[in-house]
Amino acid sequence: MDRFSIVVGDITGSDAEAIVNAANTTLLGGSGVDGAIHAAAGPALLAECRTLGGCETGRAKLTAGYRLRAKYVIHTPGPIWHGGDRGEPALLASCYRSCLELAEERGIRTLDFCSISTGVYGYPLPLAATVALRAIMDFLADHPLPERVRMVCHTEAAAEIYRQTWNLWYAADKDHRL
Ligand code: AR6
Repeated sequence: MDRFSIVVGDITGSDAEAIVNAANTTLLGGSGVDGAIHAAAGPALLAECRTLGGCETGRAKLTAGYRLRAKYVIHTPGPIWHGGDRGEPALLASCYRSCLELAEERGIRTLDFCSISTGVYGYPLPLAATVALRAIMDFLADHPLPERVRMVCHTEAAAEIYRQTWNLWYAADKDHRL
């Protein structure tokens, strides 16, 4: 799948047309990647977020990117991990799908995801990677847009978990491993 890749980096410096923010339901900022995106985008991002009236877990809303290189930010509140029996996998899959649908609707060609819910919200990374990759790959199989999607991991260790998960489920043979 040449439309998808896993990279290590800081999503605030992304050159994609849109980046995904692991937000909370208020959309009014927080710590982790949310704090970093707001700090890099500047106060106009928070001002626009205030007009949105929050967002349900598993859904997504789009704003401009302001001082970011990315033209848009797609904000999605992921589920808080409670052990896995409170609908967390379906909600996490819905976050990825909602972001991809919104990107497609807006004609966005390049989209960078961060690893939603796997920081403050405590979703175990190997489980989250399986859900994330399945949601992304299923969407790309049926939709021409976005043309390019990346998972931007903050650490090499996280990227390795995503790569191993991708290789397990999607590499038909060793020549296709990430
Ligand atoms: N670039 C890419 N990934 C990053 C960056 C970065 N600059 N910084 C952190 N990560 P988290 P959540 C990774 O906690 O678990 C906020 O307060 C990080 O290593 O940012 O969805 C919100 O307002 C982790 O793998 O988001 C919510 O209240 C991933 O991003 C709450 O945290 C997500 O970690 C959301 O928690």
